Amino acid sequence: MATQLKDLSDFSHTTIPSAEPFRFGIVVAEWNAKITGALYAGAYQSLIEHGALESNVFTYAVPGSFELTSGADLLLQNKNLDAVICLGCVIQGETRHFDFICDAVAHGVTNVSVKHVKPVIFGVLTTDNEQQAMDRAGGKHGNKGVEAAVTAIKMADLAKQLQDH
Ligand code: RBF
Repeated sequence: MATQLKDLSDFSHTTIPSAEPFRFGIVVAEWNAKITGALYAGAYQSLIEHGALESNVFTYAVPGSFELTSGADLLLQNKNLDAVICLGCVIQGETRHFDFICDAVAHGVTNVSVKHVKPVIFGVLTTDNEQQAMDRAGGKHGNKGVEAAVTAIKMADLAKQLQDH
């Protein structure tokens, strides 16, 4: 085990750092807008609650989840951001589109993150039906937009810690 982790008394994996120093991009897919709107509300509110300045949160819409990758790429090319949150909802249909879109976004988000060396957060619901999506967008399973925002804050903070030392 790494030496710095021997004494865990000061270490809490549940601590959420302040979002105040960071600039965030949020890319939201318009497909399944009721769901992605709820994910967005959760993510935005969470960033603000954890200290992000409204003027440091940059939101853009893209047509569908497939476009989240290029949306995140464009944001990182054109704005000086510490993290980008991608929000979408892909619902299983009768064709194989679901698999192609989910695969493309998951790989796309990873590639954009590696390309820019910045956290790009995968806040995309991939569900069998609309009810499962609603349950995860402010329903009985919470709001995955909130989790995406907390992940963005934690990753931006990790990057800062590593830069500072
Ligand atoms: N985009 C989503 O964000 N969620 C979906 O559930 C979704 N389903 C789609 C199903 C079909 C048959 C097609 C053609 C597109 C779908 N899209 C969906 C849109 C997709 O992400 C993208 O915007 C378009 O394929 C244009 O590149």
